[in-house]
Amino acid sequence: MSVDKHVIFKNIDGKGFKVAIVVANWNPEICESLEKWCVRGLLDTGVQRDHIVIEHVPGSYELPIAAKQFADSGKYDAVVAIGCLIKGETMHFEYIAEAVSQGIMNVGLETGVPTIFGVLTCLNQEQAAARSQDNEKNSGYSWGKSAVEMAHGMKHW
Ligand code: DLZ
Repeated sequence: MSVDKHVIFKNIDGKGFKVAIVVANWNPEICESLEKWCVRGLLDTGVQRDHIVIEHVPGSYELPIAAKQFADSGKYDAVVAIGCLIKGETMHFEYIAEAVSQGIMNVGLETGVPTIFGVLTCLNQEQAAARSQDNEKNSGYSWGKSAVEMAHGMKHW
């Protein structure tokens, strides 16, 4: 078990698990970093690189339907949906954030395939940057580890 200030990671062996990562193309610098550290989190548990599939969608709103396609395929033990919503001047942020969080949760509940909510919902660029630093504090790192923890749990609970 390893611990940082906010989260406890169980030391679960990810060898053999297959994971799909879906990434939104909005706020690309942030999302590329989240993707990179999500992959690192998966690899650190023992998931093999050739067991990780990464695909991109236009924006966070498209994450649930793509995640569902991967989950429905029966080929993956977990799906991670990665995006970054940054609040603008209109209500767009609120609508997308609500729809995406519900949509991603529904994918997991409807398919039984753990679907990790890897979407930053930030009020500004600084908040997004703080959560996508180039180190293990990057939120993507915990999403990778969460995917393996849930994939393992779904097979053993
Ligand atoms: C339209 C939009 C806006 C305003 N902001 C974001 C954002 O901050 N992050 C993100 O991932 N996507 C954004 N989008 C795009 C929507 O998610 C979606 O791709 C479009 O509305 C098309 O359905």
